[in-house]
Amino acid sequence: MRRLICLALVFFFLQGSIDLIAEEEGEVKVVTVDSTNLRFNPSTITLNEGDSVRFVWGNQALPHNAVEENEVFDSGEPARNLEYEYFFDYESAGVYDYVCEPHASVGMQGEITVQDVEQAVVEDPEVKASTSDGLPIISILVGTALVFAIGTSWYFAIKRRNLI
Ligand SMILES: [Cu+2]
Repeated sequence: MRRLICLALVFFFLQGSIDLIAEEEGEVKVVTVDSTNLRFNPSTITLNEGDSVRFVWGNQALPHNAVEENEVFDSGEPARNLEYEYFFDYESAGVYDYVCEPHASVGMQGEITVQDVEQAVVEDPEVKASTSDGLPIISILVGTALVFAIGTSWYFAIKRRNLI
């Protein structure tokens, strides 16, 4: 009996970690530099938790970077060609202000708002199966069977003692 409960617990934890692996991929929003060479484009964006921002530019006349004011992200040294991506995870809701360091004094800055979302765990077993080789379906089936077995044996154990 105790062994069954342990097994059930193991399977619940297993399912939890598989859910994390199967996490849906978020959107990627691109920020580049506009034709004035001194502004991000767009300079304000709104994302959901689980999305990413990608700073991309090439062959710029001036080198730029993107540094968040609290160092949440930092694309590194200013560069004429850049491709830098930052992922906002599921605990990241908030407002992020960033600047291009060499041009912060002339107003090259931007703001990213990350909206809180309910953790977007994929609940559809078919989707899960396609993203991680059917393992979740097995763990759900086994988990459900174990819960059913434990429930049934509890029910009969209690019934045997005439508690119901
Ligand atoms: Cu700049």
